[in-house]
Amino acid sequence: MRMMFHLLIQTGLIILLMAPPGFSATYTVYSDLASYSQASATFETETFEGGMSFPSGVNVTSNMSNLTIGNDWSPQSQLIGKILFAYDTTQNDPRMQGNAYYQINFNPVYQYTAAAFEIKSWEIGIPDSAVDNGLVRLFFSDGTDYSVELSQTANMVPVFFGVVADTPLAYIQWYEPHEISGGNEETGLDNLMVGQTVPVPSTLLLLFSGLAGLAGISRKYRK
Ligand SMILES: [Ca+2]
Ligand SMILES: [Ca+2]
Ligand SMILES: [Ca+2]
Repeated sequence: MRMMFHLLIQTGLIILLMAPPGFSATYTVYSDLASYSQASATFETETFEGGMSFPSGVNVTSNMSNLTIGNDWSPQSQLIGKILFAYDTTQNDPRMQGNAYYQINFNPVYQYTAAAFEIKSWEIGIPDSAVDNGLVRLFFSDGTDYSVELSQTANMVPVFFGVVADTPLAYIQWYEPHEISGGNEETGLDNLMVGQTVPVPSTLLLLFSGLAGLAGISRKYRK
């Protein structure tokens, strides 16, 4: 009996030793809020209606010169709210060079494994508008990164992007699609959401408490 407990404890320790950092991050992408919400425990949503603020442990930066609060226009050109918007003003700036991106940064302390946002002011099918796909790049805390292309089917209709992963996010970049000029199309971000879905620390805690329990039983049988 005692041998069996020792075997269990040893097996547990081997599982612990085989645990990350050996694995790469895996993730699922969601293209609508309903399916994302089912997979993610969302804690906070930032609508930018009250100005420039971000969910806890999150901020947004950009390689564009100006990051500000802009207007949210409906597909019918009605003013319906506020978005996070970045822009450049000179010929040598990233947007003119076709390399503009927004970057959502996650404080590692919060262990965010889920995030979502909407891309707005995305114009297609009219002059001076997008001619290719945009790109979302996902960077995880384990050093892995992935690219996801995003396209749009209707002019000015918000595009939802959500990701739920088994590994905390480090940052996400949104590369705007290009215009025919080679520069980036102007888009903005809205309804930024973050969540924690993978109970990695509590799983480890369970394993540890299980091991402690087994060790206790083992000691009892030894008496
Ligand atoms: Ca808004
Ligand atoms: Ca444009
Ligand atoms: Ca635009």
